[in-house]
Amino acid sequence: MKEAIYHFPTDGNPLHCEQIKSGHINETYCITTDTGSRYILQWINQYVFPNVNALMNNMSAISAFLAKREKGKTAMIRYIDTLEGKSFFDDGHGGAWRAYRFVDHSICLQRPETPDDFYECARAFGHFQYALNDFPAEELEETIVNFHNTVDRYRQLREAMEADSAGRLFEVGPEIAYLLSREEKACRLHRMREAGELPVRATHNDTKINNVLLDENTRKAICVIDLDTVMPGLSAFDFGDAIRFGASTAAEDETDLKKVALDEELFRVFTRGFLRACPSLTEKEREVMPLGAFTMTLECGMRFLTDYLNGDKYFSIDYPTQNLDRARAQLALARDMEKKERLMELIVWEESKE
Ligand code: GN1
Ligand code: MG
Repeated sequence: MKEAIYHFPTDGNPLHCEQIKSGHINETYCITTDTGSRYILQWINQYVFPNVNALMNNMSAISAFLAKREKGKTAMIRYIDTLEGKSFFDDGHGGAWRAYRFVDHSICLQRPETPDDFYECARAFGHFQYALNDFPAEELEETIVNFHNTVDRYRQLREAMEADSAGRLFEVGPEIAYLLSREEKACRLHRMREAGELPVRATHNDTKINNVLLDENTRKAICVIDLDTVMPGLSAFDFGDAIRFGASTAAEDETDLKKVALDEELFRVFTRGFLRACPSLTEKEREVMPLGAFTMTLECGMRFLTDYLNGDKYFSIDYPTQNLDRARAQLALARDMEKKERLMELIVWEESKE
């Protein structure tokens, strides 16, 4: 049993604890009590999130906004306060823990099993964006500074290359060459943001399909989870990261790069769901959706590669070269997206007319 659960009020006594393998940063456990109640207990990685208060405050601000404005129409996870009345439990050894009640009959998928699953995820993330249309994004704290600032991600890559602390630079020549050749394009969204051409919104920033809960019977979306990275950002980040993960024909760490491509039909399905659920996007925002997919994919590849060069300090890994494999797969996907740029533009245009 994870001791931290005893610091939260639970219905019944904790009986069983099972780790849920989902996500590369935090650790997640499902706790069942002797009355059959289930809870999700999470250990927050403070190397990645040094300011846990900021993260919990962001979440409360968003929950309060949605509860008031929409009268509970947007479902949200509700964290449970500790027995001491705090939003998380500090174990005194650098660990921060939080808990919420397991949402009954919910599932989260590691990849879409049908296009309808992906459509539902698109609706969930699109609706989240739409519901937060009037949220004052500048009031959110940046839980990870410069999170989707691609310009800064290039700076971090160069720093890692310079230090070469794990002695791995010699292995990654082609990957670095590709990244450097695409720098201007990958930083375009950031420049547009700085120039005020795209609205800065409250965005989720980590829109993997496994961050949506679906109803196990109806397969309809229940709610969006993992709000740790909700921060001021661009709608293209949320659209793009979801495509990177969910519309790929292969796993995030696929080693057979011939298998890695953008699935055009899944791209279309997600675009449709996202646009329908979020009619508030500006024309410019719609126009840059394909660029968002490319940017998020390339940036994610760059982050995996930077972490590989740094000796795997950020993302958890199951085997030594996993970050390298993840980086290579993301860069292969970014290349395929470049080939399909016109097609992606056409699909966004077609789906916008509907
Ligand atoms: C991390 O932990 P998880 O899987 O929800 C990461 C995302 C990456 C993703 C890549 C805080 O998310 O930014 O896109 O891995 N989260 C953070 O799979 O860095
Ligand atoms: Mg997650």
